[in-house]
Amino acid sequence: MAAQESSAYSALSVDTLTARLANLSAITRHVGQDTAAWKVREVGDGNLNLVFIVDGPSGSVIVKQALPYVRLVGDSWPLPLKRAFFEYNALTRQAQRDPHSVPDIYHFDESQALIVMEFLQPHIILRGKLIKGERVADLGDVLGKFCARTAFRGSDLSMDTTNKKEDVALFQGNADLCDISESLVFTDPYYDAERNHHTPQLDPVIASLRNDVELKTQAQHMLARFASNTETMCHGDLHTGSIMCTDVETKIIDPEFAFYGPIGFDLGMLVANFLMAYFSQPAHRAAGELEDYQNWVLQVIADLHASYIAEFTHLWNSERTGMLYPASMFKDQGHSSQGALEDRLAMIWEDAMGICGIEMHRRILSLAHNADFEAIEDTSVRAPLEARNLEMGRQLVLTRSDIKDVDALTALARSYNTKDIL
Ligand code: SR1
Ligand code: MG
Repeated sequence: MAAQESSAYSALSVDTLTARLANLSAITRHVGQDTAAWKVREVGDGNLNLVFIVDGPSGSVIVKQALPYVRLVGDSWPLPLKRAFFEYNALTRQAQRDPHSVPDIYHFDESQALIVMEFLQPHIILRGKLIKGERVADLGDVLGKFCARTAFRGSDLSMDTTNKKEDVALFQGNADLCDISESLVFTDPYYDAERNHHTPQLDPVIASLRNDVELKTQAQHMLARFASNTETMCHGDLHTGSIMCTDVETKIIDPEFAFYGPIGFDLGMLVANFLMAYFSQPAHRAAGELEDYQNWVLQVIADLHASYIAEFTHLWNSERTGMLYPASMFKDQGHSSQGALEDRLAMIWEDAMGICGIEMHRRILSLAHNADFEAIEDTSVRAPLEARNLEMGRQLVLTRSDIKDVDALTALARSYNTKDIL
């Protein structure tokens, strides 16, 4: 599994992969040694990388390789290969912090920016399931545990402080990927940046958002926290396209944007993506099934929150071995740390609500949109749904400290879901 070859980087292709990786035991032991029987497909549909499935007589693997540029845009936007190193390191930490939550890693080659990993089958990308109206058992529960475990176990609540600082220093190297988030997520949505695009009918709503100085100010306050608060290792891009599911199993993929940042970051981004699934549903569901399915999506958010709180609380009470809120100051003095826990959870939730609103904006206003809305071809249907999402996002950013719990959040979503904004 450790890094091996040190040959010069060269992007793989369907035609070259078999010859180049034929001797890699990490592949042959999973797919078989008869390379003549290997079948290679390139299936990457994300914004950045090559993703190959290698099928053989004994099984299949994924070969993921970073490109030296942003795939979505082309070679006019160079991007360091080093992101594969951060993805590999993030995956190994997530596997320790929440076992079985991520694909097994079979091999990492730093010079080729290449990771060989478990082929998740028959899993598909969660966003596709949400657009199709499919349900996943225990979805909120699994995702809440993942967010809580990776957040807690990657923080000063759990880690040895020297190890934590060394890991923060390591992941500070993922600067180019952070730079993408700093621009595309936190900044570009709020002015007419070059790479932006949007549904034309949204012009009046967007003009109002971009003239809202308080909104822009609050978004920049959130960016300041993103850039300078190193509470825990975040996945960094935890949307419904970074989750693969069957009807009963959920796995998290693609942590190349990993960084040490605010604990509420992953939770907020994830909730935003469920809200976008929710607001887009009127275009994807027949009237008879719409209400039930939208209720299910909101229930996933409620489950996610409940699971997060329960798991974080459990870890607080059973694994608080880091420098923060030590037993020497609380338990050993006969003092409860329950108030401190509740304060921390409230701060995490407030950050999550701010990030949530910003993510709801950037997926409609910035470069990288999502299929929940983009798959709605008729822009006169798409725009009013996007408008609800944008205005709720604004309220979340501006009043994030007032959204006290998940019931307040889901009630807000229900109210925006009936608004005629355009
Ligand atoms: C240029 S990359 C655009 C977006 O795709 C990734 O999945 C991240 O969400 C990033 O913001
Ligand atoms: Mg990704």
